[in-house]
Amino acid sequence: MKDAQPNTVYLKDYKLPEYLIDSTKLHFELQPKGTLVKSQLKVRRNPAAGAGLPPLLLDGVELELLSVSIDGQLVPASRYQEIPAGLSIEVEKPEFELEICNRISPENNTSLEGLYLSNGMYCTQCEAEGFRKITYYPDRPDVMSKFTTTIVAPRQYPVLLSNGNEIERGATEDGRHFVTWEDPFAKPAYLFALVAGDLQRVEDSYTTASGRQVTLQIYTEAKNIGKCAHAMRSLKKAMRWDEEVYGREYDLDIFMIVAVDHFNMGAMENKGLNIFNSACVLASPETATDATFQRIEAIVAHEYFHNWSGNRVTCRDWFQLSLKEGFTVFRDAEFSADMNSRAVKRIEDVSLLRTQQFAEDAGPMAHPVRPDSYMEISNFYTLTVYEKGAEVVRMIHTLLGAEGFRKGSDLYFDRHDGQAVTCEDFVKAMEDANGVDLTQFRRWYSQAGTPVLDVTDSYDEASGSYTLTVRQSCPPTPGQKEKLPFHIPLALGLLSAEGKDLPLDEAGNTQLVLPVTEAEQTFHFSGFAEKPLPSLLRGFSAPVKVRYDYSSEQLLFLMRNDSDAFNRWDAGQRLAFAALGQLQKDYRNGKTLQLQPELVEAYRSVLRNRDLDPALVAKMLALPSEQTLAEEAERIDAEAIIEARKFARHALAEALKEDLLESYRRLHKDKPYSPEAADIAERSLKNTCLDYLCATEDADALLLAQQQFDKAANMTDCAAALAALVNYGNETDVDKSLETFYERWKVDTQVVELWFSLQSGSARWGTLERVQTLMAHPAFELKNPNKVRAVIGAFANRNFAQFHRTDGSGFEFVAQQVIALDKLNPQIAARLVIPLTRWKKYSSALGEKMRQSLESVMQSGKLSADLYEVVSKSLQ
Ligand code: B3K
Ligand code: ZN
Repeated sequence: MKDAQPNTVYLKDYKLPEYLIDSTKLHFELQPKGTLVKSQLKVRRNPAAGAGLPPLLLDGVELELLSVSIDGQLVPASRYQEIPAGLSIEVEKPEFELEICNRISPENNTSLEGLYLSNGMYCTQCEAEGFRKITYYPDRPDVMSKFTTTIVAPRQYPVLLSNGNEIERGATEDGRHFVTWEDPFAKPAYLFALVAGDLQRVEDSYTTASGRQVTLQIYTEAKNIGKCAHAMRSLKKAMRWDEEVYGREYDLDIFMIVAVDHFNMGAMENKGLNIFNSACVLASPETATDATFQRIEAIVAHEYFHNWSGNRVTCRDWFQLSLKEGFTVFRDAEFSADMNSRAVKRIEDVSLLRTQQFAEDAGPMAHPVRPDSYMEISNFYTLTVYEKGAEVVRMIHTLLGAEGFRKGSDLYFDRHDGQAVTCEDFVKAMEDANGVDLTQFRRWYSQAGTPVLDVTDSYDEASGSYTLTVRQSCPPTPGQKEKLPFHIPLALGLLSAEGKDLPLDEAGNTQLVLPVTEAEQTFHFSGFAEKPLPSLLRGFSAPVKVRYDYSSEQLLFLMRNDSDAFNRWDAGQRLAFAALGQLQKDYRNGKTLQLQPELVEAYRSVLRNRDLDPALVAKMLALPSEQTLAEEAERIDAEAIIEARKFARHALAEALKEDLLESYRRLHKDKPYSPEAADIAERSLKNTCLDYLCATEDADALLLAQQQFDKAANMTDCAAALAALVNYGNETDVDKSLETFYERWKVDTQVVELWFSLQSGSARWGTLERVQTLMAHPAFELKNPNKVRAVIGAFANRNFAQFHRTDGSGFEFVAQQVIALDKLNPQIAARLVIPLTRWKKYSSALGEKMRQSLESVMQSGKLSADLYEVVSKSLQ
């Protein structure tokens, strides 16, 4: 844990590094107690940073310093000083070779930052500031150096990996062995990686567009070797896609992926040696759901794409994180859209943005895509930096068109290859390549908050002209009271009474991107025989909220006729949202609940529509989640949200029973599993139908679920059936099914994680008592973030009903776990506390209980910098 009250770091204080490191030679001796690290650095005064020879400041955390030498001479202790942030060394000449020896304890490292052990395997995580837990170093992304790494280890670790190409291996005199790796590309320390373990691998090869052979390897523990095929396929697809769409080839002779069970996030793009959370790389049809297959494809691609957007061109400082993350998320989203259903991918991404990123924008930790300050950078790996950042890049793509965007990305990569740059450099390359001015657009990087567009329209019958008035506003966020207008690309279509797209200009375009740049703006269209119906923000062309006073009839019409698949779905969501709003009101007023018949009929016709992609139908049948309803509410009344949604699901299920059953039967095929989009689509609709059917709690429906569970040949069908049983089945039967499932799968870590989260995330099953029992289960491990996420995270984030219990016990439980976790793994603790930070949005009694839980975290003793930042900002 980091010491002392955390400091705030400001973007405006950025200074060039005083010294550069031309080469970095690392030597590791892995031993059971204490690993020895020797680092040899070619240090040079940065000529751009000024005159004189200031002390050399190196970052270092929890290191045991053994010796310091300069140009082969031991430096006396009087010439260097251990300071809280690391080491300060007096400098006498502008260029010298520095050698430092230090000791670290990977075996005691539970923060999973730096070098640590996972199931007996050594591995590293250095982004953002983990390298300073390995050795003293200028641990900042604008110091780029060529790394050579030697790993010496006992033979029980046969596989020794690091970045780049292997250049030497051999035995040491005392019976150990070593391997030396050399990375020819200069990189910042955050991209360094080391792995040592008893691992197996699968191997393949890839020929790049220019004909170079690349060896591809995926390393895992022996028991998982059969679960690598999908990741390997995904990797090859991603490599091809990046050549075709961005003209980017891979640049080393080897690309390696290693699966690790203990990992704080999804995966890490270390140069040539990606390290993955096992859950984000291992899959087989029997053990992984469709959602997991798709997630793996996306994450493998994401990390691979970083090789250019992040590694070849990296960030100058951590305020620029979205430079690599926003851009790379945009790249992986487009890749997934090309590999699967574009509309469905868009719907999934927008749903995530609307529920979670919008909530972040409205909460105490709101920050711009490029933050101005932070206490702990790990807290800024957020939905705003990643997902909203990707939307910002997408808007540039929309404004410039695919070709213009490609010109811009080519210029960006060429101009900045091998450099550490800023978001400004990215925008500038886009401008220069296209001769456009994005001055106002840049506000997306500096202003936080979700803009709101209030849209009204009018039609003049005599002239046939139609006018759209758009007003934009953006609520205040911490530190930013007033906002200047954004440049918002508003994609628009206008529908005729027959549901056809009308021409909007003389060229006959039926879709335009309106440049909304002012606080209030009008747009005129002409030549209409009747008032058209607007289809606004098609494809979700900007991360904003649009308010337009649609009637139910108009929404039903858009649901049926809009040529934009995303907006068809969105019209359905608006309709459902209005219906659920009414139900919440009625519930609060003690009225009898009744579901609007139009909503039922709309869902019926969607279900009967055989022309639609079944995956889109499944999305259209899903009611907005409780979290989405909460985000949209002025004040969150958790109970009303839960009851309204429960009632609506039940009423829909009852009314659509016959149709649901018909679809279920039609789609329930006895067919070998394939993760192809068409098959995934059918399974998703089938299982959506099953879940609705079970919501009736009819014995017949539950029997269907039980049969599917008993016979399922793939995990998608098995888990969907089990989830339905957990949510609606008879308790004794469910207990039996859960037990059968566990016995069958207890050998498989990923399936056990699914088993945990299925229970913890269930409103019915995941009661506090049961969650506590799960935490006492032998397969639970507080030191393993996946287990924490599967049990405590699923409870806090997905189990809306139990987490929000009116007695506040759900909040207290999460607070206690956060306090315990902070001592082991501050990053995970700071993530887990987030659901407790939005207390101001809740109705007073529940909000107060939530605040008290947060306060109890604050009062629990000394917090890590990670947790302190989130909790203190949320209590303000
Ligand atoms: N770049 C890493 C994230 C590292 C997070 C460190 N706290 C994974 C990714 O976004 O690709
Ligand atoms: Zn990333």
